[in-house]
Amino acid sequence: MFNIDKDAFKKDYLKKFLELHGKELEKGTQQNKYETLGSLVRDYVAKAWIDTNKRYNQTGEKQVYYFSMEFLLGRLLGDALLNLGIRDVCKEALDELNIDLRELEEFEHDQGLGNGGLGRLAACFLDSMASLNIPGHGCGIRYKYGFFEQKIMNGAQVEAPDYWLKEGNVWEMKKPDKSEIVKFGGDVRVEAVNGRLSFTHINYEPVLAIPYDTPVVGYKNDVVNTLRLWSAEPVSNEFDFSSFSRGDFLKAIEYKNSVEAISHVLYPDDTFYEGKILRLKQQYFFVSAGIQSILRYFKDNGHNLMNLDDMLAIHINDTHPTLAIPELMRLLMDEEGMSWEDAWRITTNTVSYTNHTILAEALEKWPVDMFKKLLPRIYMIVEEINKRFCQDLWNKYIGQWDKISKMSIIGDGYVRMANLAIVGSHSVNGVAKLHTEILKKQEMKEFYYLYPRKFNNKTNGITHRRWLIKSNPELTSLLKDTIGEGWIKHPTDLENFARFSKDKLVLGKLAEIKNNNKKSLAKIIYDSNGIKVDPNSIFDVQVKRIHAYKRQTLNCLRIMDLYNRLIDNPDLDIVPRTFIFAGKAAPGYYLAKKTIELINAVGEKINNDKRIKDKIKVVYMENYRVSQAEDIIPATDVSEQISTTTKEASGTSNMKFMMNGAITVATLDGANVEIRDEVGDDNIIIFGLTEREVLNYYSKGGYSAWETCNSDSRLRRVTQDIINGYYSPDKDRFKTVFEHLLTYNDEFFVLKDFDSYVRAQDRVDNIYRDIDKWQSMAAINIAHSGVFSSDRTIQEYATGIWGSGYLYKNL
Ligand code: 26Q
Repeated sequence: MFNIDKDAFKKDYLKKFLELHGKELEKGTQQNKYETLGSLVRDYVAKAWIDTNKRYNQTGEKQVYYFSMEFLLGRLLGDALLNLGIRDVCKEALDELNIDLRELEEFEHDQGLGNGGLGRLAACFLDSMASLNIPGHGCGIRYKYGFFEQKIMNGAQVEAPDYWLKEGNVWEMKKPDKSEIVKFGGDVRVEAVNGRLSFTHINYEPVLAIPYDTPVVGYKNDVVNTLRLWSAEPVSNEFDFSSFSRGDFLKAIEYKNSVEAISHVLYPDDTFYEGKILRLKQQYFFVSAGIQSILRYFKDNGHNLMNLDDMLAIHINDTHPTLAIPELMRLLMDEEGMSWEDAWRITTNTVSYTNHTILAEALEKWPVDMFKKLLPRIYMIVEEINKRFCQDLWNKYIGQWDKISKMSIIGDGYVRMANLAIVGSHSVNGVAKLHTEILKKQEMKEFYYLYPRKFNNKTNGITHRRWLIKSNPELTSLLKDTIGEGWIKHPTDLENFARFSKDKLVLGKLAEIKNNNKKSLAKIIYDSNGIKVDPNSIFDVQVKRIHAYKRQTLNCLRIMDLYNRLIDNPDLDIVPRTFIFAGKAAPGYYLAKKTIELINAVGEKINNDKRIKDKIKVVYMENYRVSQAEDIIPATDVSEQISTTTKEASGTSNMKFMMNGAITVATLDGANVEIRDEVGDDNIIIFGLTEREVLNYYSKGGYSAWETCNSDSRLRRVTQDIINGYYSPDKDRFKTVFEHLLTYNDEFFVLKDFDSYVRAQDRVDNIYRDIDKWQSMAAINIAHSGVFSSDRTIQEYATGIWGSGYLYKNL
């Protein structure tokens, strides 16, 4: 394992500083000091990185490639230090140089190349693969601009570009010698050569794909895997301005711009799927570059392509990288001369697919015309896959045309990516038990009947290294003091902490730690929002993307109702609460943006109303991101997981919160169901419609939002307050929110679940009064959070899907 002592570290640091900046340390800026530390750590990592790759070459271990449009890594410095096992040494050494390690860590700009859950999951998986000694690498896009930065101005979201590379990125290594060419557009020339059809792509537009590699450091095990992100650049000789006539010059600029656009910016997810050609280009760009480079490396090492499926696995994170399937087919057939049958067997054995959503409106589909024009050869292959697939269906389901046309990969003028992903892979998994059941019983039932063995569940997880050890050092110390350190390698050992759930001393410590974390967060809130919040109040938190189905509106309505109760009775006996929100809305998602405005308007009024004597406060923290989540989650008492049952595939913040001792208020949706199963009904607060009730309403109707509203005076009042000027002089400002609830019959049952939610919150108030009881629940939650480590999830992927890794070999 990597090792260094304090003095050697100090020496290395000073040497590096001089080398990079050529001045005295005292004259260095924070940027200089951060950069020095980053480069030094990268040097330390380099040797293990090389050794890991060498070892993979020699052993021929099965390599996993995790393809994802998003990797939401956040900051890397603290994680790298922790996993190298030198964080303490580094801190001591820097202390002696009068440098505050925390400040340097906080100086780092988040690497925010993801929207939310799906991108963060990919990042947690990388960390777990490296830490479990599984040869697993990420493949994605090096967006020049990450997910936009959010500012809250006059209570509304304003977007600014996230130019995360502005100050450089110490973690990446540009590898121009490992570039690939990706071809777009053009035509396909088909000829018969030696009795076999040959396909030549002509008149295409070439794009140079340049990889940037980032090391992924395993936890104290000398393993360093690779995250490879591709950047699009013009092919150099196409871009020789000086030799071009004026007409060609403009063309050359057009070409340059259109190429660079590919890796320019990450698309925000707004659940309403829209087929943008640039997005399709992005998908093919990184998939093609990634697979070409994998095959090149594979062949360079002298392996036989007929053994490809034994030696590597390709995983696709949602349908976004589904083109991996036809692209692998293309390379195996057109470039390597394999037969369709062999290529198909190898491709399907190699590729596996995770589904992350059941929202039908979010399913990816591409207009055939657009697809064909941009990717002519790939389209031919997809057509052939579909032809053969439909042939099978005709033989199996004689005369059942409706079923066949529903399952077809191409239909209604679109290429349906989920269908392609299911047909072209050997494994389809959902991300929580309930979600997988819904896929099997409803959304994908035809496919499930056809391929029952392909479908499986892999409940999501989170890396406890970042989300507990790094973000909550005090809780980590308490755990070490009480149950030792075994849980760090074996997170389910956290169960031993349950023994302390009645130990007053330990519960007191838990309360104290929570309080300290709340004080830190209170300071952050004061610095950013200018709002004074009381660390002794309940910190009640909902942080996640803003979506109608996640129901921030439900949370907001009950705050409005509580406010009304306080106005009507200023002596109302409640435990003071601070409601904390954070999250971004997709720029084109009007309702979500209006929801943010409503929350801010409600906050503005409540926070300035002297009558309620500071009993409640509402805070909207701007620009939610990984590093901010690391500040908020350890300071949370109540975790709001209140999506409409059946709609949230899994959720992962729910796991982060419980691991940090928050109590969950939840619907039985996504992984909340499994959290409930782990901690028991007494240690979680469940409310709302059941799965069956929701599915019934959706299939049979019978829900009237108006009736629900009219029969409840609290609801009548709060919904009216949305549009009567109570929260804004502009009565129309939140009309959309009102209409979604009442005019359009409340698609997500906000009003229906209101009463049950309010009662759940009253229980919270009651339980919190007995702080030992509360902390005892917190202890049980922490103790049972171990199964939600992504280490468990990754072990399941490795043994159940990829057939890879140490554990697999020793089965
Ligand atoms: C698609 C087309 C065009 C533009 C954007 C997109 C797009 C981008 C991102 C569609 C979806 C996403 C992200 C989805 C996502 O984060 N889903 C979440 O995945 C988590 C990890 O499995 C789950 O825990 C959440 O329940 C699920 O909502």
